[in-house]
Amino acid sequence: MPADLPCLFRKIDPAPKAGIVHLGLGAFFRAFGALYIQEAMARSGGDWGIIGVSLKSPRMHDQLAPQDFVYTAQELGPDGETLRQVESVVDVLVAPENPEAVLAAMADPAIRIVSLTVTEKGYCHDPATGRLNLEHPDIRADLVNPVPVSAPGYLVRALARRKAAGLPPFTVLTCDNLPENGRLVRGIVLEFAQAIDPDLAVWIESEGRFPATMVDRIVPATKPEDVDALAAKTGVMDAAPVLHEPFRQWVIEDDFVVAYGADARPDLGAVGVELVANVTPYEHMKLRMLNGTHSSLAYLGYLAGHETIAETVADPVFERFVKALWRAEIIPSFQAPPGVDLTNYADALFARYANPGIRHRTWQIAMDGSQKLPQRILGTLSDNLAAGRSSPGLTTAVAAWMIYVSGTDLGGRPIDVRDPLAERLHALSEAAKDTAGGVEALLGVTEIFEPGLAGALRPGLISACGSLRENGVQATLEGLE
Ligand code: CS2
Repeated sequence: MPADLPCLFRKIDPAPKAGIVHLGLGAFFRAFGALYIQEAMARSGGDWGIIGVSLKSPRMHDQLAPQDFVYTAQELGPDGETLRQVESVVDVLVAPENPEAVLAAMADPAIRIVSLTVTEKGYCHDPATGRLNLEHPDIRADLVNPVPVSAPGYLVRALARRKAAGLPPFTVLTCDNLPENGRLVRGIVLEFAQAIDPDLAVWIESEGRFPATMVDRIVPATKPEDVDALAAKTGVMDAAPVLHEPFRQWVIEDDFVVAYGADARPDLGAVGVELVANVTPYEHMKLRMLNGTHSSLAYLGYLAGHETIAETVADPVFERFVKALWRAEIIPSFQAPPGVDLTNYADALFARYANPGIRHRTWQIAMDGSQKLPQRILGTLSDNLAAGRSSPGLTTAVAAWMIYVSGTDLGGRPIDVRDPLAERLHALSEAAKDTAGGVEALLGVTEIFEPGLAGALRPGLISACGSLRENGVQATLEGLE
């Protein structure tokens, strides 16, 4: 990497004052929320600078601190690119290095929102039931230790400080791809608070706000070669650029902490955020149509030897497969949001997947499947069963996930499976004596599969796994047509 290049610097000086703490400052939020918030401040003012928090690694801090937390957003469209400098992040804290600084920032009266992108597993809940997992090692530790390690621990301990100081709570704005994410996080926070201080739970229940959100922008992880290519292009060194597609959509339930009145949030409506009364139909649409097919393409595409989503959908058998999934299995399973034509939405999704500028690895999307399958695919399968509709394509996608988490691909090569349940899923697959036994064992993981659904899926999964193993991915998908 060329080290002698000049660094990025802040053009807006001084930096905006902080109004938001964001837990889990990864590429997605930096290419999404941070941009919207920057635009809202430019348009309507307000002190909405973002203090990012990394709950695990110091990497983001170490990359951004030397460049004053300023970075480049590189938008990659099918016909070209644009570069923007993002200046809404004003500091990054590393929680394990200084948990007190994180709690102090979250309890600061100037902070009115704590937003989160900590991924599905960061909420330490049971994906099948949505309840806080009291046996999770981080939660067990956080329930007794006032210095937290988990996101729920930070939220509750910081809310306790605000209550003790006579301050209103902050609005908790979750931006993760979870079903009814606001309600889910509210339930997790209340369960945690109840366990340490029932009065705190009562206060959070009445004063706290947890608006649900639907977030959408495809942002692959930044790779070292992306950093080098950008530096070569601009002549400026940016250690942490983000690369993203042009499309974006943010739908938020307009339900922020009442005590702050008009100052409870940035003027997001002025910059294209949809503020609505009910996010659920948007969230169903996005989780089922985008994330559901993303995961399906990730497992099947990976097993077929495709490195990226764009490469996968360029393969005609996959193009037909994903279009049939939308038409026959996903669109009929839920109510469209008001005024949205789901066929147009599916066409737009296909074009987004095909964008050659976005190199989104199937392996990246395949991560953490145990936390993703329920809201992305299993809900659709269960609704289809109830309606008497068959779901051969989604069943094949779940079968591909089963093969993927066994840790060995169809050619006998090892797979680097990243999942909080990876070891257990691997052990279950290893212990099974045949395909049917493997399916049976994985269906028994009740954090993922409800027993009723597991029983109904069993025969289809056994035959889909058998076909993938015997005939390969291409022939199996052709067989579905
Ligand atoms: C992807 C999402 O990695 C994944 O699991 O499906 O990150 C997806 O790119 C975003 O939700 C798009 O909004």
